[in-house]
Amino acid sequence: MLNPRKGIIGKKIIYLREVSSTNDYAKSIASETPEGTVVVAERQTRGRGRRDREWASPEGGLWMSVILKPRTRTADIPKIVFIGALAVVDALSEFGIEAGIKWPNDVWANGKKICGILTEGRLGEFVILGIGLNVNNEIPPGLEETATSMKLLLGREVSLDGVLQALLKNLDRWYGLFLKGRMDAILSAVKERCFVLGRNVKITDGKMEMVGMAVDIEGEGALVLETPGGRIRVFYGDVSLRFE
Ligand code: BT5
Repeated sequence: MLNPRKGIIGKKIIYLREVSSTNDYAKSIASETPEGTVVVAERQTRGRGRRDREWASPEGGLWMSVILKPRTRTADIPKIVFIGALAVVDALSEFGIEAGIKWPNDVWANGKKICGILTEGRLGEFVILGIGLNVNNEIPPGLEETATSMKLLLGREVSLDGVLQALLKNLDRWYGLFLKGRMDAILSAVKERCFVLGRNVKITDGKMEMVGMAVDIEGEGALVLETPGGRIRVFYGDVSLRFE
C-alpha cells in the first residue's frame, strides 16, 4: 500500500476490492471528504463510460476516481478532462510508453485505446475525475482490435502501485497549473499531445454528423474542424470521434 502523498491529489486514498463504479462511490462521499481524495478499486462490476456505455474493468487494471473541488470559473470545468489525459500521457511516458490524447476523453497508444476518462459533477460542489487505465488486465473479449494495455505494450507486467503513484504525481502537477489559471500551458500541452490535429475526422453525437479536418483546440476545449462549409467548433460532450 502507498503512503499518502503530500500534494492535493491522493492525500487520502480509499482502496476497495470491488465496487460498482469508483465514480459512483466517489460521488456518494464527495461532500464529506477533502478535495483530492482518490478512490481506487481492484475491479468494477458496473464501470461506466459516457452515456452509460460499459467500461470493462477486470482485475489488473487501474480504475480510479479523484474528487476535486475547484473554485474556478464554470467555463473551465470541462477542461478537467484534459488534466486527466495529460497526467495519463505523462505517467505512461515514465514507463517508456508513447501515448497521445484522442480528443475529447481517450488516451491511445500504438493506435489503440489504453485509457478512458469520465468527468462528472455537481456544479459549484465537486467534480469527479474518473480514469480507467488498462495496466496488467486482460483485454476484454470483443475489444482486442481497439484496446491495448501497458502489459501488452511492454511485454511484461508493471506494478499497479507504481503506475498509481506516477499518475497521482502528474495529476497533482497539472491540477496545480489548473488552479493557478494556467489554461494556456494546459491547452498547449494538450495540442502537443493530441494526435487528432491535422487529420480528417468524423464527429457524431448519435444524431448529427460532422466531417472535416481537425485543425485546432480552442480555449474552452472545443475542437475546431475545417469543413467545406467553413470552420465549426465542436464542444466536448457526448460526441465520438472517428478517423476518416
Ligand atoms: C470512456 O467512455 O472512455 C470513459 C471510461 C471511464 C472509465 C473510468 S474507470 C474509473 C471510473 N469509474 C467508472 O465507472 N468510470 C470511470 P467512452 O468514451 O464512452 O468509451 C466507452 C467505450 O470504450 C466502450 O463502449 C467500449 O467500446 C470501450 N471500452 C470499454 N472498456 C474498455 C477498456 N477496458 N479498454 C479500452 N476500451 C474499452
